Amino acid sequence: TAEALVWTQARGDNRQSLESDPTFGEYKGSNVIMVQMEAFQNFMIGKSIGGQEITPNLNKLVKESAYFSQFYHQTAQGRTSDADFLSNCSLQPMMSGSVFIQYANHQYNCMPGTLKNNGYTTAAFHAYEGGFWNRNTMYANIGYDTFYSKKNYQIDEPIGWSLGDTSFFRQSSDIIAQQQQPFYSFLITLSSHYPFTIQDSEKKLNVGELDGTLMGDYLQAIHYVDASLGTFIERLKAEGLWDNTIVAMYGDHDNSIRDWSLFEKFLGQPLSDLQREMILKQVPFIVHLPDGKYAGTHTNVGGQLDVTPTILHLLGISTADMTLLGQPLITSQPQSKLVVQRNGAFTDGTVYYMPSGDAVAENGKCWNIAANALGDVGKCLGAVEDARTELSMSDQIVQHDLIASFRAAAVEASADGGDATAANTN
Ligand code: GP9
Repeated sequence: TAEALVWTQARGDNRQSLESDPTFGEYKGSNVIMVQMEAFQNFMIGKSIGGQEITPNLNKLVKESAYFSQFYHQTAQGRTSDADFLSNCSLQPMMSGSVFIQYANHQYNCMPGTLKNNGYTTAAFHAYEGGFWNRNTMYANIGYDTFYSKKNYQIDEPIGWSLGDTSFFRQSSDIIAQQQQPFYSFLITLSSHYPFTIQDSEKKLNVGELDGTLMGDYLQAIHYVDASLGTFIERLKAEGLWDNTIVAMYGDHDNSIRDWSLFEKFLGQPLSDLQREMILKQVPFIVHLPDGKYAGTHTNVGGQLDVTPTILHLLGISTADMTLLGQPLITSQPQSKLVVQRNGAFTDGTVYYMPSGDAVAENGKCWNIAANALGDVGKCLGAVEDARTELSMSDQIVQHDLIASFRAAAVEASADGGDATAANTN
């Protein structure tokens, strides 16, 4: 416990050192809307097929927002639930299974609970069975006041597993607009779930030779979701929320297509192992700020672990004493950092390490990203131990409920008149 506390406190100290940056608290009191987009990969941004833009609405939003072009999902077997845990709770997922299912009753410093403690109305929105991924239990534990699941929606636009995203956003907006401010609303889309079955009438793209393939269907589904997001943004503007709300969006994980010939056909080029990894792991992260500040492409590297520290930093809520693994990505001088994958792969934005076999073994491959070429493995080995430590510390914190122990120790220390570090509670 003591070793994990010292390790996690060092990350808190780093975040605390950034509290003197002018970005800390720049959007204090803003509402927060965060959209987790199903299977939305970064390689969709800015792309066209047959002269038609696939994501015209997000392409426009990207220009008006802080857009992170080197941002990675860090999910494992827990897929959508891992993305949610990483992004809202800033801890690594399990090597196998899902924290939402295995450790739903443990204590965490997740964003909904933190915002609730700071006077926010907190709600999660997802038009599927509330018990899926054990969300009913997990969401109550991590601080959502309300979870609007399938039973709260009229299924008036059936698509794929459940309700189409256009209706999902419309019905969610009806609720969001009525919420007491400030609020945190977390929405999870669904219409672009594998195998991307949307109605023919909603397939608006001419995908040419990809017609009838999984990739063709993926492009159609992403185009549909992009249009849904466009209507959602218009609605937020009409409700007067656009100018007092931080709107963040990120893709949860890859699209599960494993036939690389389909990617190569779409992109019109053969892909190296590194390029395949980038396509699989990179998702867009877009943060629209109320005044449109910090708009443009940000090339500093980041991952889903950094989402909650980024938002809380902008709101001026100190995370110095919280057990969070990530760092704020929007600061006046972006820091270099390591993005660690559950399988032991990692990147600092210049090199990408791919382990072979066992997680974080030292016999992996070290890619030079700019050169798209294998480089000297020695360029990566210095960080292998850091990646290994991050994964094992996170596992200990989650599996042994160490945040509860840190809190108990802090309470005891403060009763003894000592320094009450790690005293934050959800
Ligand atoms: C269902 C949705 C899909 O609620 O979250 O989860 P996934 O299969 O992508 O993990």
